[in-house]
Amino acid sequence: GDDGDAGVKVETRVKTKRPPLYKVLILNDDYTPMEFVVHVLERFFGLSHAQAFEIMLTVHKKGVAVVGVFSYEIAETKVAQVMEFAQRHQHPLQCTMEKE
Ligand code: NFA
Repeated sequence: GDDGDAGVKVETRVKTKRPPLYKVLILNDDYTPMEFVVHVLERFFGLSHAQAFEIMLTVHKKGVAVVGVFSYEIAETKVAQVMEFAQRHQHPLQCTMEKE
């Protein structure tokens, strides 16, 4: 165009694309004991007892809460760990992930 560059490419924007992040969610159910959920949040998400209790109550009251945001691989690992631990203790607790 008539911009004095004589057709030479002046700028090349090199995009640094950050990897997508994934929210890990815990879902409410009627059977998993509250203390078990608190334990899971402490054990697998490094939350303090107070933080874990607060998030557990949010899930209990609202049906779902985000417990952390991670790279795909870390999120996937957290979900697998929680699901296996819940199954092993015969609780129906559900943990899932979704792209932020
Ligand atoms: N709703 C469960 C109960 O009343 C507790 C719970 C909280 C389960 C958060 C799953 C997630 N025992």
